[in-house]
Amino acid sequence: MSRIKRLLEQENIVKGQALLVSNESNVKYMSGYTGEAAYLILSHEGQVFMTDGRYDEQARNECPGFEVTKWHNPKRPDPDTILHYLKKFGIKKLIFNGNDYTFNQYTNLKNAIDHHKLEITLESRVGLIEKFRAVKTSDEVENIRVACSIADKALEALLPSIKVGVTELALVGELEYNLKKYGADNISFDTIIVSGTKTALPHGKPSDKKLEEGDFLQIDFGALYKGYHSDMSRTFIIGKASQKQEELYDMMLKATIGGIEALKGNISAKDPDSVVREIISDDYLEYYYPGLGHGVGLDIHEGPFMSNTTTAQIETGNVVTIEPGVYVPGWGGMRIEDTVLVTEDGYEVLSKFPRELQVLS
Ligand SMILES: [Mn+2]
Repeated sequence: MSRIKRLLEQENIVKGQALLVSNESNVKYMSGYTGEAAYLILSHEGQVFMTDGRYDEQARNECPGFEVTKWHNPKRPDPDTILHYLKKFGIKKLIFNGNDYTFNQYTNLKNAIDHHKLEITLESRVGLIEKFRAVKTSDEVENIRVACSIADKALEALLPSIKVGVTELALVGELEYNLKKYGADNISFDTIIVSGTKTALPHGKPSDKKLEEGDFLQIDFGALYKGYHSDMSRTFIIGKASQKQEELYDMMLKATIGGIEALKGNISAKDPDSVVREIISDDYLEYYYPGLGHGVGLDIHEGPFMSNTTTAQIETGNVVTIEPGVYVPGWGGMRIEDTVLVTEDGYEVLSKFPRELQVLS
């Protein structure tokens, strides 16, 4: 319960107030639950876990300290389940995250409050739990470290299959199989494997396109391990590299290294981006995608987000990606991306797969 207590105290949620948690990753973070379809009420007066009949047994096992209830209980259908506990605890203000709790849910809850003539106010506050999640505990780092290591092995095992004539989708199938074979609970997100001019699309869709001599091959993928994600991108060249490709690769490798080396605790999330922009030559700067990287954890994309416009800070204990990319329409593009732990005076790279150019055929 110490995580809950710390949240309530640091966010100044006092007696008579409660936090409704409806985001799946936030529910997981605050309760340890690994299933779906669940909400929490967190307060000084008590902790409630609401789910439906598919998951209540699991919740009872995974979430000691919570009062587990089914929100489709015939006597108390949602939103009356929420109000039942707010009345029981004497709650006068319910705080929710307006980015997660839908307009219809809000309206139904508000109507029920008015219908029962309750004096409960509703207030949206965004990002309370996300702020805590950005700084990882050692257990969380360990899970991400394992996820990164699984991804390293899966890509290494894919290399012999990368050759002229194989389709992007065949490589996707094999890489995702490798991830599970080496211990991933799932893939982290839909694997991106694109080649040739399709690499101009940062998030292109794999297809039945076959690899051809002279293609860039962009691979962006991750492993999910105990709820935690990894994220890594590598660019290969098929058959023979052109001078232009080699020069771009060399520059983008320096950009990734520069971005990583700029990391340490207590800096602006703009700083690594400005280092990378110094490395990317003027010819390519207009093709540079302005998001340098993002936090990784229970979500594949979470704070802090790095760019030249952010107001976020990088803190010790963040786990972030560094993934500078340039994408030239009609020609192609590339990025080299690692998942990195931010330490007090520097960083630790969790993705270990070599970054040096590999020409495969
Ligand atoms: Mn990424």
